[in-house]
Amino acid sequence: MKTYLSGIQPSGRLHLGNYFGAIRQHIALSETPGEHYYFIADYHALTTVRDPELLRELVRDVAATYLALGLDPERAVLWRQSEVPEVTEIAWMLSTVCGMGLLERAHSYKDKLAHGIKPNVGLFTYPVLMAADILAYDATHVPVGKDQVQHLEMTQDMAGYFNGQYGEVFVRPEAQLADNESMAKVPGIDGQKMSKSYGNAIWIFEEGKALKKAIQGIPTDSRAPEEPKDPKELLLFDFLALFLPEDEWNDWAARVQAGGEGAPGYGHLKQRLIAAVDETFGEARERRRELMSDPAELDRILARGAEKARVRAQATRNRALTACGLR
Ligand code: AQP
Repeated sequence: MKTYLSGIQPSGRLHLGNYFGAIRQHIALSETPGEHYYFIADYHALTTVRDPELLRELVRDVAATYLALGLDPERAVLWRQSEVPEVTEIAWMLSTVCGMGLLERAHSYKDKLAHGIKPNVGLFTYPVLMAADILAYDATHVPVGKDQVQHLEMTQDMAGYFNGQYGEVFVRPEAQLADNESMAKVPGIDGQKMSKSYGNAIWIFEEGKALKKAIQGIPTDSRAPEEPKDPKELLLFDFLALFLPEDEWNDWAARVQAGGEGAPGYGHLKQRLIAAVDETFGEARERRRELMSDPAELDRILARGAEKARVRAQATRNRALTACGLR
């Protein structure tokens, strides 16, 4: 049987990249046969979020986001990472077989440094904790965006080193990418990877004036609508590809490419994008508001999930302790 597992950090409000690259796929998969585990990576978020009240709020916000978008907590286990502390024990055991070079090669760490984010040891060792998160639950399939593939390969390496040394303790997982290339790495409004920490993200539940402002922020140029343009070079078309049916996207693209009188201006295309975002998330916005108004219920859902997840993680932790001689 397949065991799907993935996590998402409560390091800020979840954005379109998180939705199209991960959450949407998580929810769709949770309706297929197999076991489904989704956790809110609050230990990871601690590397960047320093305000305790904000962190509590963001954890509930991630839970409400998943539930509002359609995750059924009876079909998928949804929990707070830190309610299963065994993963930190597993992370320690993995860190003892993980070479420094492996972590030094991590693209995401290098990207964060390049964006001027001051690193701490937790940020550097993030792939080790991520490996423990995955291996603790014997996950076979890990649905992630393209940006996480290298971390998943590191998980495979760490499982391999540990098993090579101590015998078959950990199950080797596979990455499962979004089937559509444009969803696997959603750009931000600056054209780089959309990210909570890069200031280039559009929140999933943005609406009204704030949504309009965010979409106005997608850069365009001063060329007139009549001038033929290559839609593939326009960031706006990457955003439209996320929301529009293929036929409609092709139609707009052909008109922009042809130029002339029938070609839409950027303002027109942005209006269409706003309408498409409203159509996609309108109902979920309401559900999220309701869920956020009952934090105790959100906490109860997460605690029930943690209880189930912990049984699995304790078994793996015990296997690992025995294998390496700590029991
Ligand atoms: N731009 C993206 N395109 C496609 N998928 C993405 N994901 C994130 N950004 C994009 C996917 O979302 C899942 C959860 O990510 P995360 O929040 O745990 O960490 P992240 O990948 O580091 O996301 P951010 O927004 O970039 O967060 P910060 O800035 O806090 O590090 C993952 O499956 C990821 O692939």
